[in-house]
Amino acid sequence: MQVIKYAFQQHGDSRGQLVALEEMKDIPFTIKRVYYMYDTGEGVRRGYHAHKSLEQILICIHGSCKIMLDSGFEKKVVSLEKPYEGLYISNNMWREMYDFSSDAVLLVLASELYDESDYIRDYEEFLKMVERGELDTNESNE
Ligand code: T46
Repeated sequence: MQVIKYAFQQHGDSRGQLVALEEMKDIPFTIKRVYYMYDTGEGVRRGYHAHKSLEQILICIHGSCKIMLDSGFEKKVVSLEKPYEGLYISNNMWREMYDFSSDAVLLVLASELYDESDYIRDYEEFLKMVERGELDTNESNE
């Protein structure tokens, strides 16, 4: 299982840093939606789902958090703590986000509009879909 973490170009000068992200260039898909989470309570763990087709890039633009990725075969934990780092998550990964610092702002760039029917929220169902080969990756990077 490959974890794809981007280090975006930082345009730094004496005034500070700036990161610019363009679709199909810095981001491997067309960005149809942006959302972010903040004020995440201590000890909160969220996510607990995979997607049928959604691709996303997660950027912790302030503070820090951890992401647990589960392919159904293997699990990996990724720390996000730099505003110029982005974690690519393909559709077929079960994800859980946790260990948010109190000042964490987690920004997400998504390849599709919000669609509840794209969510797989039952872990046993997720494992069955992986086993049956129904959740092939649609990774833009491939
Ligand atoms: C994912 C992880 C990383 C909307 O109305 N529009 C949206 O675009 C989103 C993302 C959410 N919502 C509503 C649906 C829920 O009532 O906001 C509420 C919280 O969403 P959810 O419980 O799905 O949040 P997380 O943190 O469990 O998951 C989110 C994304 O939903 C998911 O796609 O991969 O972040």
